[in-house]
Amino acid sequence: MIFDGFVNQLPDTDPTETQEWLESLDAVVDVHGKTRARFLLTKLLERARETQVSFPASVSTPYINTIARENEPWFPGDQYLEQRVRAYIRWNAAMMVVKANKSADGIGGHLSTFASSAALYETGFNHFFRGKDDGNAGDHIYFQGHAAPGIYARAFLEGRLSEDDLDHFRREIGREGKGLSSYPHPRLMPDFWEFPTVSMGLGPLTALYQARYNRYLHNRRLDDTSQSRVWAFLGDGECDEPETLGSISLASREKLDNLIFVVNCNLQRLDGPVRGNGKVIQELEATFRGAGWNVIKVIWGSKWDDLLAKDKDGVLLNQMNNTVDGAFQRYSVEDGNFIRENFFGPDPRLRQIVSDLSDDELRTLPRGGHDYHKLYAAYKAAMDNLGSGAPTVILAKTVKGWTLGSAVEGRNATHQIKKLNAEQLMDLRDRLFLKDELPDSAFENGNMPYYKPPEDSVEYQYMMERRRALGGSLPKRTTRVRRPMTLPDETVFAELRKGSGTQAVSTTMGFTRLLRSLARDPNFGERVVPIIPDEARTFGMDALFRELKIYASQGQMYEPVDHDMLLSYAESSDGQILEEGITEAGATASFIAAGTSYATRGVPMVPFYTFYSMFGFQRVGDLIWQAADARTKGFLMGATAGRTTLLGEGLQHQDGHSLVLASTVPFVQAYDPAFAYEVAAIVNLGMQRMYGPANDDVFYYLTLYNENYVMPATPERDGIDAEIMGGLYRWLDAPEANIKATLIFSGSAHSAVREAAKELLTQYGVGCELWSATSYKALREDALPVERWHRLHAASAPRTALVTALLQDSPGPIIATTDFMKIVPEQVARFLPTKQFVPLGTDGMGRSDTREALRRHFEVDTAHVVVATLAALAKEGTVEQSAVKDAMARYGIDPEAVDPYLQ
Ligand SMILES: Cc1ncc(C[n+]2csc(CCOP(=O)(O)OP(=O)(O)O)c2C)c(N)n1
Ligand SMILES: [Mg+2]
Repeated sequence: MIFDGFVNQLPDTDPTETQEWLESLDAVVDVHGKTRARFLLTKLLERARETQVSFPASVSTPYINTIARENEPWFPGDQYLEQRVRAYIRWNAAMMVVKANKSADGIGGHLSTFASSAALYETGFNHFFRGKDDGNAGDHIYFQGHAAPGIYARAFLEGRLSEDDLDHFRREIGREGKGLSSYPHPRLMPDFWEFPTVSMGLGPLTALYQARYNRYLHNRRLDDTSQSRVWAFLGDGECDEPETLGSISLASREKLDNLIFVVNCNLQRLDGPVRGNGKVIQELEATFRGAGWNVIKVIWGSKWDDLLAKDKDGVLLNQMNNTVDGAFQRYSVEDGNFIRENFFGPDPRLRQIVSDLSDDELRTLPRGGHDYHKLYAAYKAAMDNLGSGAPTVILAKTVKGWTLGSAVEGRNATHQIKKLNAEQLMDLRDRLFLKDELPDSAFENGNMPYYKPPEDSVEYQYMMERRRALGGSLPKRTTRVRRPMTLPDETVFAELRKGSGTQAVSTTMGFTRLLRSLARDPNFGERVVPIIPDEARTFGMDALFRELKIYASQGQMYEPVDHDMLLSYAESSDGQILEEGITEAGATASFIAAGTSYATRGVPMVPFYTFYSMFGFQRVGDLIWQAADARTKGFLMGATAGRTTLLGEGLQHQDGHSLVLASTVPFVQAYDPAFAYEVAAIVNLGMQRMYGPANDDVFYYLTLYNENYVMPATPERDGIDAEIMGGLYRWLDAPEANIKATLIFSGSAHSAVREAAKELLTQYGVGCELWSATSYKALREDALPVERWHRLHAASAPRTALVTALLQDSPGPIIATTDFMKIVPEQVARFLPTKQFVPLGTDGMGRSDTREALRRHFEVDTAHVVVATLAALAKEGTVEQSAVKDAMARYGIDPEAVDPYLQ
């Protein structure tokens, strides 16, 4: 114990008194044993806390409920009616999965997750979850992905879904795509689900940052979020994910007492026990308490209270503490006699406690997570916790597959069971006491009935009244705007459009200036949410600290070390910048919270999340996928982009593939701008597309480079911004020459390409047309539907893809150079069948050196562009092979050099 270490270093002001206390403790251990000693020590600690002797909290407590029976509040509901409604929901949830698999073998679905968590949800629906029908934003509820059938089943009872809808669980093709999605997916059911959760760990992480974002909005006086709680339901197995637990200390640091995690501790995950040899509830308690959370354990149902009351010797408590989860799981599948012999068996005092219980009563002693009195008490305590500053986690012990019968309940395979045979279904019906509602005749001819109570039944009335009182049905996604946003004035973009004159600047610097101008816009500025992990100085964005201030819920309680500098580190409780520290996952979660604010809060906000481009799609790709599912809007800014532009940082930093990864995510608009005015055009038109009348649920990814060069002004022609958005535009016409070629650049590759064009003209008489490809992804996504059109409408009038229209008549071969992998420009090669298309890119792992050396190494420098162009022209017969040889000699290119991809 660490105590030993430090206590000997503290001053002992009265050694005699100390000795007396120690001897008393020794005596207790000798005479009454360790259990008694532990009890006394705990009592002392309790007294110490009462008398405000501040003492570090211990991280774990005995394996019993946190809330004692005598401290439970009055349960205000009608337990009989709630139980009936819950039985209906349980039935329909199971039926929809079984039916789905009957009609389409292997379609999947989960019976046992919701079966274990029905009471966790229903306690919330009947008493706590706030809806939005009153015009407010209500609570934000993150449902455990695999519990989706139960949530659909309730929506069915409430009349929000029909039998036909339930019959289309996991059948989303047909019926105009109006099936029920397997899991919570706003992209697929935009009026229903709000938060995607099924990728384990991302639900709790994004919920935590949503709670933090609510505080941010509130502190910035953009929205009153004080009435909204964030509830996140998660599995105990899900807690293995680093994303689940990795940010929990932020919640207590930020005093997020608006956040409630409910962990469904059924002790099982997919393959078997979560902690067979240990106790997951105890482990999680220690982790969360250590991180400063309010932990409420709901382990035992009410019937256990009587047993604990009889436990004068502490033997039951001892047995509870010493039984591992693997054994508890076994008890959940065995009969009463086995439990009597094994759990209560070894100690006669223990056996005596349950002597008046039958085997059947022993078998059905419920766990706390199935006991709505206990759950109500826990949820109420979590609600009352508001003001304490601590987030709450409720650890509810349940049985996986509860009520589904002995073949399913608690079995290791339970997670994967999707079918129940006729006998098991009848068994379930009887166990749920649904014989009157579902008589045998309802099952005739293989019929598989759902059950919906009539609208004049007391059950229906009760259920609906509860939801009415709490603000209406949930989940419900709305995009009702509660606080409209005005887009920025066009003048904001003027600075970038006019170029940098003679000054050499980077696109990153250009963007930082734009961000500042956007934030200064008197009408729009407050809607900007700049997000950065611990990298602002790398991007030169520290200049914004002083002006926009870093959001810090407690303000700034110290004078910063650089207080006397113009650009000091400035924190404020109404700061605008989310400086997230070193967590790309957390920063992306903030991006999602701010970028879905238009829906979750009805307050559109525009996040600009700027990060090391290498640590974006590659590091948190699944979160970005989730952002697309959640219909996030906003801008991801991949700074320090390019495999050769970020010099010196080497293999783990130099990004040449984020644009490849971006191309895999639908709805991401990926751009690789070369010049500041391109950045301005993309941000301007991007905002109009997302937040203007089109209201498109997309988000943007822009690369930003840190290479300084003179930024040209926007070409003066109508519609240039739209051309930039289209993904490709002619940047410079070819000079007069007999031989011509087409050179395309993107991003920082422009300098080598422009230089090469000059060399080609002066040394070899080749005139080059220059194009800027701002988005190969956009070009490909424009061309694919055209290709599809032709496939499906062979006889109809032909259509032409934008990239084909733009380039098919351009002169000579096309050489497309990028600081990313060759596969990026290759995205369009197929749509230029009449052209010779040569991509030059940076395939291979990065390494540290100067830009010049790296560009030579990856064969994307001026020399290689020249040689590639001449080689392509030679292939077409317009120049001699000797010109290629000449160029290689002129620029010192070794044709036998090792391919950089292989090094
Ligand atoms: C990131 C990720 N990895 C794996 C899975 C597959 N998976 C789905 S459910 C599950 C087990 C869940 O166990 P638990 O969290 O305890 O939930 P329970 O169903 O027991 O409530 C796994 C591994 C997933 N959905 N997401
Ligand atoms: Mg589990």
